[in-house]
Amino acid sequence: MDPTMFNGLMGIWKGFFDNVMAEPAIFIGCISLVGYILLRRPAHECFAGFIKTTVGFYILLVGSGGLVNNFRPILAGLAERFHMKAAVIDPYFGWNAVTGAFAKAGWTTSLIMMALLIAFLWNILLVAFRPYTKIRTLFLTGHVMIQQANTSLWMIFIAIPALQNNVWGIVACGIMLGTYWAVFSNLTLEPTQELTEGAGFAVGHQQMAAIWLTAKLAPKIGDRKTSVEHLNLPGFLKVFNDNVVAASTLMLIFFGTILYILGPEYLAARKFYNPASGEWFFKYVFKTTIHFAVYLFILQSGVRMFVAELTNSFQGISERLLKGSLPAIDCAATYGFDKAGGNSVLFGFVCGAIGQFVAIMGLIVFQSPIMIITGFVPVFFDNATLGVFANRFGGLRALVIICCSCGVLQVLGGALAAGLTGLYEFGGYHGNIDWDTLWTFNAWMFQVFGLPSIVVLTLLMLAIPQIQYRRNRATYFTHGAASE
Ligand code: ASC
Repeated sequence: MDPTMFNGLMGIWKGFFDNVMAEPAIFIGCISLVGYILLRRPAHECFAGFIKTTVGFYILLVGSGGLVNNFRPILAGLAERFHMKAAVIDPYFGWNAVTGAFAKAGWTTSLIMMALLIAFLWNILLVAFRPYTKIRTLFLTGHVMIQQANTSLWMIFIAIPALQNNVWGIVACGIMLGTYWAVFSNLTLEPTQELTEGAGFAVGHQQMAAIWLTAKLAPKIGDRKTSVEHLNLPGFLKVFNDNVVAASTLMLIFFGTILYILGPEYLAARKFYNPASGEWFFKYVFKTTIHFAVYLFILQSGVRMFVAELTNSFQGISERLLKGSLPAIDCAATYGFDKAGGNSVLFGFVCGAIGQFVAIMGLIVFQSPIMIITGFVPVFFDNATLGVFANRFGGLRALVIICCSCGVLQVLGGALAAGLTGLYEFGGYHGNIDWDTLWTFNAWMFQVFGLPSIVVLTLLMLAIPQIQYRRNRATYFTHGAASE
């Protein structure tokens, strides 16, 4: 292709990506709009659907953004306060690290956007050919797609010289990543449908393999009859059945302790706390920590609004455009379906954090050459999500065991991956559970076996939906699919 035309096309794609796809509220809103148009709804209904989806998603983002922006600096501050050299396991820190690593290697990060485009188109193709591929879900979580494209392209470039910084590396990454999106979001469909009683979506996020495993293991570990909502709390503890009370109290203890460890001087120096205004330190701690409950509440109301619109309108897409497909969306969409009214979200997070802290202690005690600092996004969103699924399929016992183990694995797997990929040097690693386990393994395979490992891993992934289909031919394609 003529280079000016190629650059022009890439410019259009980049503009579309930056303004629409990487802006999840608008992207998901447009998908709703297209869905309603395909359903031939009157124009005012299409408009209303677009607005409610977009506004609902922005409400969710106010909630999740509030959580991330308020609580991430607190966790990340721990390393700084104690002068530790450590990698923060969080996808935003990981993204930063890859950007730094690309700059040092002299590679342009627009290659990442090309890999992402190929991965997305490949996912669409896999759904379009679903009678053969058995793939039913389209991964739509734009900001997560870019984080994952960053990490996976880096993993491939550094492992396989023949694929380094060239078009074949981009294609290989696109196919491998697109297959992961398609196959693993497809794996979350059955558990998500059961959790939401057929809301009509799957999870397209950073812990898809872990969700599938949780749904399999939880019934063996625990009993769904003793789930969080059935906890028979004695006397005054009954107030904790209320998610707002439970979240505020637990976070006052949890983040309150960390804030006291950081101390007023450190927090004042970082401009989080302003003693000159006469604010008591305790009041600052109280106000900051109970905002956890505030943002969680906001997040859940946003979820309810956009999920209702998106799943209705997506029928248009699955009837006319991509037959029988379902959207795979942000894990936070499941929080509105927590039977324990948000308490599984909370307990999952606390158990995951305990697991992470224990594992970090282990790294310190055994003088690991690589130190890890908890990042907020994985410790909260992965464990909260697994908490909701574990509670649904195996009750409180499953929740505690699965989320504590997940916390431990996030730290140990994250340390391994941060070392293996060299991203440790750049201060961060992706850190979500699938990227601490499955993708740590993938990165190792790329380094040991080179190009053939990409072919083999892709084929192995593609075999998974075939096995799923063979086990459940009768209802496989009707499981929540709007058409048929
Ligand atoms: C992520 C990520 C976020 C959050 C958000 C949760 O992995 O990058 O911003 O989780 O998607 O709703």
